Amino acid sequence: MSAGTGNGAAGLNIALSKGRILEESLPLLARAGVVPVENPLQSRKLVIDTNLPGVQITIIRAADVPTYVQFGAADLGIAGRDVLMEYEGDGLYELLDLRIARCRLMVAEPAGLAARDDPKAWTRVRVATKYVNITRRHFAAKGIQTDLIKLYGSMELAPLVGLSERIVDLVDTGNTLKANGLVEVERIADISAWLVANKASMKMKHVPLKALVDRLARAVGSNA
Ligand code: PRT
Ligand code: MG
Repeated sequence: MSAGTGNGAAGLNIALSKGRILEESLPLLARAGVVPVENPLQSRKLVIDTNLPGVQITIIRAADVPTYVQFGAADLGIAGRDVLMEYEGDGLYELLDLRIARCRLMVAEPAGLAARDDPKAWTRVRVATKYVNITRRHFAAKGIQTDLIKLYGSMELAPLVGLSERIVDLVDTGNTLKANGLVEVERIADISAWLVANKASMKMKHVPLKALVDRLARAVGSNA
């Protein structure tokens, strides 16, 4: 399926994920004039109408947002740049940096190791991460081989239990790393949430979609 069928011929469906993205997207959507009729932070509904006729939001797992949008199950989506970089599909447009849910994707390791380590001397590293594609690409570009251990969360635990000394994970305040005796050694990317769109929806629902994107762009600007 490649056509945008997210919400019928005229409607627009926006895929959002619970957690950080939802918490920071709701105020932004509100400034853009889009208000869910039920509070998605409390509701168990997965598809929620909004005050705008034909505009619905769908609540899914963060890592599923690019898939929903690529295959037209949603016309628009809000996803972290980390999720988009890790996703290997190519059927979606990255329209707008929403400048929310900001953090950075970092290589980290135990403070004791960092004190005597030189990242410039690395030729092969063992890394535990949720971001195996990004990590492989990042190190390959520098000619460094990687032994990757795929985890689905709590990467900070890996060095403590001897899975791997190095991890690749998101860092915001740095408190989680610090609490686990880890320090940042290399920045891979600055991260924020982006608005993405299904390619077919961009053509077939151009007028309503563009109107919504313009509202969001103004809302982002007004928050600058
Ligand atoms: O819950 P689910 O498994 O479905 O997905 P998820 O856990 O990825 O969702 P969620 O809501 O936790 O995160 C969604 C998105 O928020 C991520 O994809 C990022 O784009 C963005 N984001 C921004 C963050 C952070 N900041 C962040 N700090 N996501 C996670 N963290 C974690 C990080 O992994 C680490 O464990 O917070 C911890 C570090 O925070 P500090 O402040 O201690 O440095
Ligand atoms: Mg989570």
